[in-house]
Amino acid sequence: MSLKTTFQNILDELKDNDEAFSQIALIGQPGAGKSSIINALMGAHVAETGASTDTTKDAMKYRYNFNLLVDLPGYGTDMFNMQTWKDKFNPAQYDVFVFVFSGKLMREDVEMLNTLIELKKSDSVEHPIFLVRNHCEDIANDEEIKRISEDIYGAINDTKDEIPLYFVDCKSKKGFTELSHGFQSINYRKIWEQRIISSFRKECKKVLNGCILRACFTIENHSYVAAANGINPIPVLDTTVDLGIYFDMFSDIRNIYNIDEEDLERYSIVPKVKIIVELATKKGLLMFLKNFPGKVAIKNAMKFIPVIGCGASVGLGYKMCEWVGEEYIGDCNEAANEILEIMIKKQIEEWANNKSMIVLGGA
Ligand SMILES: Nc1nc2c(ncn2[C@@H]2O[C@H](COP(=O)(O)OP(=O)(O)O)[C@@H](O)[C@H]2O)c(=O)[nH]1
Ligand SMILES: [Mg+2]
Repeated sequence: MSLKTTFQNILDELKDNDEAFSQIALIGQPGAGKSSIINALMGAHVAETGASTDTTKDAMKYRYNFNLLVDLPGYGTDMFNMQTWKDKFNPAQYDVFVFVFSGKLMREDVEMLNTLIELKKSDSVEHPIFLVRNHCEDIANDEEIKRISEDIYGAINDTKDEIPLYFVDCKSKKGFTELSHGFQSINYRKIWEQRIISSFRKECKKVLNGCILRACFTIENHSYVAAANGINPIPVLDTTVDLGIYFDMFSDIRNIYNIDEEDLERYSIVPKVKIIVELATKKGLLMFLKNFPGKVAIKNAMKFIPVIGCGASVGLGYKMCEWVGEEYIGDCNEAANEILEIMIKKQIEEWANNKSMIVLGGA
C-alpha cells in the first residue's frame, strides 16, 4: 500500500467519523436549562435534567442531524469552579457556543461569556456564539425583554450584530423554531471541512513520525555494516564508501515510507544525497565528502587523501552512512509532506466544486 493510499484511508475514515461533525456546546450555570434545551431541540428526552444540583457531570454528545449537541455541566459549582471547568472542558475544542442563562447574569456568567468571545476573536477557526435566555415564561412584558437584552449586550460590549439572542421556554417549547433556524445560518460545512483537514494533518504527521523512528533504526544498522566494511579502502580515496550499502539503506527507507523512487523524484525538491552518491565516481564521492558536515570535510581533494588512514576510515564509514541516511530521510519526509499538502489542496478544491454535498445544521 502506497503512502498516498495510507493518507487517503485516513481522510476517508475522518470523513465518515461522527467526531468530524460540528460540535455545538451548551454552556451556562447549573440549572440554566442546558439539558432541557437539548431535549427540546432533539424532540425527545435524551439528556438527564434535574431540579436542584447539577445533573450533568460530564460532556455528553448527542447526534443532531450532521452536528453534535454537547451537554456540559455548569460552571461555578463545588465540583467545577470556573478554572477547573475551563481546564477540563476546554471550550476551544467546540465549534459553536450556545450560552444559556435564565436568571440574572452573575459575575461568572460575564467572565465565561467574555472567555468565549475572546476565543471567537482569536482562534483561527470559526466559533459562532448564540445567546439563549431560557425560562422565558417568567418574562412579563416587552420592557423586561429590552432590559435583559441591554443587560447581556452591555456585559459583552459591541457584538450585538454578530451574537444573536434567543428567548426560549422548555416547558411550552416556545422559541425553538427560531433557535433551530438560527443554527441553520451557521456555515457548518466550513467548520466540518476545517475540522477534517486539521485532524487529517495531525494523523498523517503521526504516521510520518513513526516512519522517521523506524528509518533511524535502519540507518543505525546500515552504518554498522558500513563501518565494518571500512577496512576495504577504495583506492585513490583511501576510505570506504560501499555504495551497495547505501542503496540498500535507501531502499529500506523508501519501503518504510511506502514511497517509490518515482514519487521521490516527482515530489522531493532535490533528492541531493541520491544524486551525489549515484555519481559513484571519484568526482561524485569527492562532491559527497565535501557536503559531509563531519570533521573530515575538505576544501581540496588532494589535501584530503593523506589525512585518512585505514583506522580512521572505520569511524568515518559509520558517520558518513549515518549522515547520508539522515539526508535521505529528509528527502523522503519532504516528499511525504508534499504528497499530504497536494491531497489537502485537492480535497479542498473538490469540496468547493461539489456544491451538492451539503452539511446542514438545525432541525
Ligand atoms: N419552568 C421551566 N423549567 C425549566 C425550563 N428549562 C428547564 N427547566 C427545569 O429546570 C431544571 C434544570 O434544568 P436542566 O436542563 O437540568 O438544567 P442544566 O443544569 O442547565 O442542564 C429542571 O428541573 C428543568 O425541568 C423552562 O424553560 N421553564
Ligand atoms: Mg444539565
